[in-house]
Amino acid sequence: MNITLQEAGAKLLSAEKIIITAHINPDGDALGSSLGLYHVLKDMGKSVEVIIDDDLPDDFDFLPGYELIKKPEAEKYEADLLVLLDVSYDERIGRLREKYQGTVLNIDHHGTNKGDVDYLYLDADRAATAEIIYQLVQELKVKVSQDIAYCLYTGMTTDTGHFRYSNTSAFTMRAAAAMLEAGVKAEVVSEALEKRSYKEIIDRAKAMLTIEQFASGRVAGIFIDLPLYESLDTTEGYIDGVRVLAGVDVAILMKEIEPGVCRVSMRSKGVDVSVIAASFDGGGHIRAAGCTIKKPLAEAKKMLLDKVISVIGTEPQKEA
Ligand SMILES: [Mn+2]
Repeated sequence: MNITLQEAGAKLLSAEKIIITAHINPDGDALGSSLGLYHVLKDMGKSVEVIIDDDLPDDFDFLPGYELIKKPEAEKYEADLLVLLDVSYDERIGRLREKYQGTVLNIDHHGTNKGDVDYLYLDADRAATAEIIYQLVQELKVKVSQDIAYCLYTGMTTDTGHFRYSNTSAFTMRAAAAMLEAGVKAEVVSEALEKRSYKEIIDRAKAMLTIEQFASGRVAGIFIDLPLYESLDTTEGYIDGVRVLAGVDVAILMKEIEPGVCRVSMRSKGVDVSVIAASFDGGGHIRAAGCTIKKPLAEAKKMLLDKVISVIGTEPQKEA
């Protein structure tokens, strides 16, 4: 059932033992909102664990509490509440879904969240789940410690493309300002997130060379085959290299992550890419969405492009 922010706050207040989890392939918002809430609940005297069923990107190892995040290796988990952040219960939460049978509170900002869960607080107007956690902090009247602030600021800055995407609101800026007032140094976060190894710079160049344009340049993508994918340490941020191409509405990153399985990310300036992702059982937002297509790269690429081109064909050309 859908609940209010106040009710979500009350659920947290009344629980003593709480497990926090977020989506696999965790990003800055998944990690930032999870660890931010972890520190909030710890400061309230709760017993809290953060469990994420994936390897963590080491770009985020500056986040306070990063080293405490565990994978769900135990046979089963019990708690008063499982808090699921930045994802719906139906997708991408990994093994914890089978290993925990208790009450679930889901807090999310994805408009595609269908909410088949005990309690859902969803606000699709928030740019990041971290923004919602900030609202909860205010609701719970917890002081924003520097640790909380670093975590939530990181969620906000990453989900807004460092305060540049269209989801960046006055609310985002006020929330981020509050994080700076609580002791965040913006350059600590940006330098940690921007730093790249020599190999990563060469890898990115190789991936960018696969760029192709379609539909008179309104669609462009990079298509990373399995051998190239296996040689890469990350594809984080690659899609931004496509998004900035002049004339592009839909930017695509497709990568074959194992034989016959392609993971797709899309960004758009006008087209609703969440509809395209949903047609492949994926999800996301109007301007940022993703899905997995269980086909080899060439086939997955054709299927996706057919869909993208049919969708943009029905929409008027966006004014430059
Ligand atoms: Mn998010």
